[in-house]
Amino acid sequence: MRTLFVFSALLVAVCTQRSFEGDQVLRLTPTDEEQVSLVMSLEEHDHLQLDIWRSPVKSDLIIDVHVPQGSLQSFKVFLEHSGIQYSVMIEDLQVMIDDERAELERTTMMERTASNFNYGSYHTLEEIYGWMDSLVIEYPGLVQKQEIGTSFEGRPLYVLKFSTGGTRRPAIWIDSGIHAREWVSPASAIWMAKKIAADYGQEPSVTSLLKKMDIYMEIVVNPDGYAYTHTKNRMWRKTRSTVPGSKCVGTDPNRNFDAGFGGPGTSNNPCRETYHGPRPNSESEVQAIVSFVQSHGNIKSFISIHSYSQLLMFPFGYKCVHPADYDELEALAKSAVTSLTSLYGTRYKIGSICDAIYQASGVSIDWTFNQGIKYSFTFELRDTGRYGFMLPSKQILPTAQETWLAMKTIMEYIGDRL
Ligand code: BHK
Ligand code: ZN
Repeated sequence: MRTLFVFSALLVAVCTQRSFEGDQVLRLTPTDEEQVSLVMSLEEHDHLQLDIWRSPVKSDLIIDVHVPQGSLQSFKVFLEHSGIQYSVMIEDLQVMIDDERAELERTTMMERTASNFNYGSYHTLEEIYGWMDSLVIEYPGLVQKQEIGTSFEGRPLYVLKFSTGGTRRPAIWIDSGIHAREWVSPASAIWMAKKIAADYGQEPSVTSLLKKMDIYMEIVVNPDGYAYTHTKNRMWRKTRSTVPGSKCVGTDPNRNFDAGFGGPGTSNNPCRETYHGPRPNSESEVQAIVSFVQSHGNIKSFISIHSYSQLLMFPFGYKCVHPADYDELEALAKSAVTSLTSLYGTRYKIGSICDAIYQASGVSIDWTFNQGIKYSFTFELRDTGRYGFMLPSKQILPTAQETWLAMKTIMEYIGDRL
């Protein structure tokens, strides 16, 4: 009876999942800006359903684009006619999703029997929320869970607080999972949270940091989107909010902050992946962060984790002007990625958002920087496009470990200046 239930639940899950069978991810290497804008203009052709995984940046004219099976032929003909070179990065996206699912189910089964948490695999939202409670129970004097708001679909928004006491100590904020499909972001943050808890009282640098400051981690900023990537559409990026008058769902929460809202690098079309939303802070997930940061009042550093591209960036994104603190932020970012690279040789680029990638408005770290949080950074974790958002779970631990070194460099720098 139970097996029958599990089986039919599985069947329902499989049947309602959006299929990406025959879809490919292509890497385009346009030779000039003209070819770039030719490709980008195709994004506006709704029938092609192109999904840009990685936009071209000034220093690297590479475009990774997920092309649905139905558009592949005409898109490839277009590329050949326009003389735009491309290679196939992912032959069949669904094959990769199936492999990932099979592994997810295998590891989940193991956890059920061993009642431990596998830091080297991806997890559902329920598993992550369950793990948060177990971390709080395991480290009662250090870790607390706070609810800072509710998602559009009514899920609680949780922050883990790492604190050894004091009142309103200077604090570091780390968030992950703002974009739903960037799975390695929350996966790495989970490992780092456990690392912080386990290292306190054992490792001198974490111990002395936590004597001076608190750490807040919002592991899944966008739980509705994250749940949706598990149940319906692995490639979902945005929130799941609806706006009256549009059939399209979701706002890009990293375009919804009140810093150059609606400016370059955003879309006012609710059907696009970079839709900025009807107004600043329209997303309850964004409003929760804004209220938290404002009411806390003593956040010294705000670090937001995305994937992919291997970048460490700082303000500004909404304008191509260097902040007054540019030299200091650049030097700190350089030293952070030097530590990161020391572990496995993974290479990162650094720079302001505008210099490193492109103009993007309404992003979280520009808003926090303008609130006076000088050390506002954003990571784009592994890889550089071989797997993109489908980063194999084998890479979670090395990604988390190397990122932790960069994170610690930033935290120690701030700790030394308190
Ligand atoms: C991250 C933080 C601030 C500004 C831009 C970015 C890049 C990020 C985005 O919001 O477009 C890219 C991304 O999620 C997918 O890698
Ligand atoms: Zn992102």
